[in-house]
Amino acid sequence: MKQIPAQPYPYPLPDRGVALICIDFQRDFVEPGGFGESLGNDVTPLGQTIEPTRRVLDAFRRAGRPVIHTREGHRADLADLYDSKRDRGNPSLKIGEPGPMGRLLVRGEPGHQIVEALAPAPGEPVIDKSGKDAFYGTDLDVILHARGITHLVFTGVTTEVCVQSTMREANDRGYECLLLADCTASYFPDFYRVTLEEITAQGGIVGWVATSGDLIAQL
Ligand code: C5J
Repeated sequence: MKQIPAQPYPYPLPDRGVALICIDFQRDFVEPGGFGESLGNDVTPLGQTIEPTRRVLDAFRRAGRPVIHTREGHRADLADLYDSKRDRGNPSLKIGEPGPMGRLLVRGEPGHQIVEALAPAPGEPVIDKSGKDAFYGTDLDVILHARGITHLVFTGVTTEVCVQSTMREANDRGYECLLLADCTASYFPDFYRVTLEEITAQGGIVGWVATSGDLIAQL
């Protein structure tokens, strides 16, 4: 068992049973001209996570450790889209309507794809989800159990939405969760900061936070 320097105290990294989870690194959230930017957000902080995450991804692949990707999006017929999600906030562009990178948050559209630098390798599971939490309505938990995974290393966007929802649910399901601070970002710097504080507060009530460099050094 190795120890990764982390908040609120070192993260115990076993030799087996650790998976890297890459949450929603989709063009629509990360790239200029996508869904995120069309909502008025500055995507710059999200783009800054790609290079450190690529290094972590390479390290997991080199070490032969499992990697799982997730994507947020809906069926082309929108049969899995709740009215509440479509209409919330009365957006000018709704999910399923044509946007700068195809139909917004629809599977198979250009904007729904994971950015090229972090594209899934053959054999790496991709979890398509209609919600924020990657366990909700998916087979993620079955895939993790089937591989004997007990420890999850989280990267992804956005910190306080899909990353936090998934990490909280994983924590409740008994996984030991580590979030890499430089491999996650929000459109809102304050939300990023406070989410990391919430996760590590009260002795790590949701899990641990570390940097990618400290993890890679031990992989
Ligand atoms: C959002 C996500 N922010 N992947 N999705 O709607 O965090």
